[in-house]
Amino acid sequence: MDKKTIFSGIQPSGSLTLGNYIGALRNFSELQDEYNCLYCIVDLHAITVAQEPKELRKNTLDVLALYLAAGIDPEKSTIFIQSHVPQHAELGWCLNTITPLGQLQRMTQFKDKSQRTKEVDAGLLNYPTLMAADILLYQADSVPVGADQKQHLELTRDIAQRFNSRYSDTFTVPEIMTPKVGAKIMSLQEPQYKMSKSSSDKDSYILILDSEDETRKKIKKAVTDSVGVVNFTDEQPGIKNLITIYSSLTGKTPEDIVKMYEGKGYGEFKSDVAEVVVEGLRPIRTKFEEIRNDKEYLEKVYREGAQKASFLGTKTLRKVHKKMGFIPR
Ligand code: ATP
Ligand code: LTN
Repeated sequence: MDKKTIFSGIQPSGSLTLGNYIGALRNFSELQDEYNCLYCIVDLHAITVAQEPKELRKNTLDVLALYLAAGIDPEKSTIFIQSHVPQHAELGWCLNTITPLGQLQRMTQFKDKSQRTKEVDAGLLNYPTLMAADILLYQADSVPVGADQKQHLELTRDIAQRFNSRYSDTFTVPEIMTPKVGAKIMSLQEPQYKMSKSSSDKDSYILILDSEDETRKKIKKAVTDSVGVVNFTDEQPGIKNLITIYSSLTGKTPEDIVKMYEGKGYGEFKSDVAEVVVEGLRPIRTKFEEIRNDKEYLEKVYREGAQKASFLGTKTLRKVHKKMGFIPR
């Protein structure tokens, strides 16, 4: 039987966080043998929020190097940059024409992000249809993402079903794949919000590429509570988040961790969490340093990736054009 297809993407909208790593990136390499995987750097999505062109170029290559450092193997998976495959934007346009405006306005990410900017551009509203295009273009069966992407995945499924019923069966309706532990890592400063690389508070996130000292400092500064007991409960969201981080990087269950820290203070717990994070990120940090400066290799990977992706994308887009009534070229 043919392998099933996986598609996922990460925005080069900043440097990647521990949340990106635990919720998405570190799960990518494990899927390579069982699935036919496509991993994309979604630069067209990143520009829905203002980007400095120089920074965007740097961040795009950083994400590519992090993909490789995380163990994604270009011999097994297709790694590419979204803007190199124009079929994403073309399909996104077509899908916009069958997506109700109200549905896009109800997306929580749109509501959150538009509240934070003075002028809301149309790209931010249409972000989810482009994401649907990314996934549907390759007939992906599953999409490994963090829990914050659930609503976007549901919209993608809706769009696929709508297209299929209007124009006859065309798209695979994809499933979401979220990690059991760590699907939503929270901010270290405001644990009611997710850890986000676009936050203005640097202490709220740990970057994969932060130094070991910085990592330790940020965890020491993480907001806790006045209870003073290590518990895994919603009443102690800061501690709960640190337990989740600990658990997802060690495989120990939250219950085990709570037991380990019975009768111990937050100070000791936090320094252990810091060591777990430092150790957990060390291999990817080290590999990143080796890969990032090899420009020729990076170029080879994204060129070949775009070629493979473009071949597959063209196939689906041709089908879509035909069904919608466009004259073939
Ligand atoms: P931004 O913060 O700039 O809006 P983001 O980090 O939320 O961006 P992406 O870079 O596109 O968005 O996210 C890449 C992947 O990381 C997605 O699968 C997303 O669900 C996951 N992810 C992002 N933040 C977290 C988090 N705090 N916990 C778990 N997974 C996360
Ligand atoms: N919206 C996603 C990034 C993204 C994506 C995708 C994820 C864009 N296109 C396709 C999976 C599949 C996010 O995590 N913010």
